[in-house]
Amino acid sequence: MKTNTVVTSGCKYLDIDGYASIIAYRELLKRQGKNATASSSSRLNQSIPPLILDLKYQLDSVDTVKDAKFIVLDTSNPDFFDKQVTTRKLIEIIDHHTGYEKYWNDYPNIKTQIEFIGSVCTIVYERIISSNHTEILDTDICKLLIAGILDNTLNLRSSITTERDRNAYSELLKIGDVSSDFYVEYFSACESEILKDFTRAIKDDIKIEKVGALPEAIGQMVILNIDRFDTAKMKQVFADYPEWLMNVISLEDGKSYLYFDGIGMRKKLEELFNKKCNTDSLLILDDFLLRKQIMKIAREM
Ligand SMILES: [Mn+2]
Repeated sequence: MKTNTVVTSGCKYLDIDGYASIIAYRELLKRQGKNATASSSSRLNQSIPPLILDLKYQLDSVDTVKDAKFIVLDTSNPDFFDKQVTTRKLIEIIDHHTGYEKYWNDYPNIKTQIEFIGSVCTIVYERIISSNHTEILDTDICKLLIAGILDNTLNLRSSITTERDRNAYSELLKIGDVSSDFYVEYFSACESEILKDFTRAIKDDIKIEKVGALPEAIGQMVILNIDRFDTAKMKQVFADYPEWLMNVISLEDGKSYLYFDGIGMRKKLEELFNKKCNTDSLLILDDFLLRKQIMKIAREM
């Protein structure tokens, strides 16, 4: 019997980059003759709408297979691995969050590729190309990988987007015969999911980490148009936090809307971004920033 290889991702929530990349990597391993499955014990978030779930490729169920080996994608922080994973049985990590490259140097038996790039889906696309298995790239696999790239790079407009992401995206459109309007369809589908349960969508993406002058609780939401954002519901969610910040990325106008509360937060944000606040509870940035970029700015101040 061949050993089973389980491809998985992080704990808590699974986003489209993790979802798409583990499924596509499973397909590649299968073509290479491995007995591979892709599964996750985490809840899927709003970046995986029915449009994606209804494609012909899906996750496998979480089975406890004896002697399984694990591959983790889209996270390299061992505290955030899917709960199925044990380091002893880990054989490979592919990620685009930096910080743990050195840590894994002490584990020479675990293959790692950790690079600061827009999306893990880009790396999986490159693996498929370099191993000459382009036949895997049918329309549905292409749509999965494209959605992962679109989400994690904010429609290729975030400054973390690399040439490699752009190249993977345009090649996948061609190979999969996917319309260049697919991004509208995808982001609209995500927005519908968010609007179905707005409160939950905010709660599902709050990061609790104290960095520099920023409040400990920072939420993030990506929507097509800021007019759909419900500030009253946001205030309810954050009612229990003494200080908070909400980064709303509005794709249509390309801006980050930073809603906040807490004494002195206005001044801190004005210093951090060198820009006057629009009101006592809102700072609009001319460009959109991801939460990880905002935290990086605060850390380096
Ligand atoms: Mn990712």
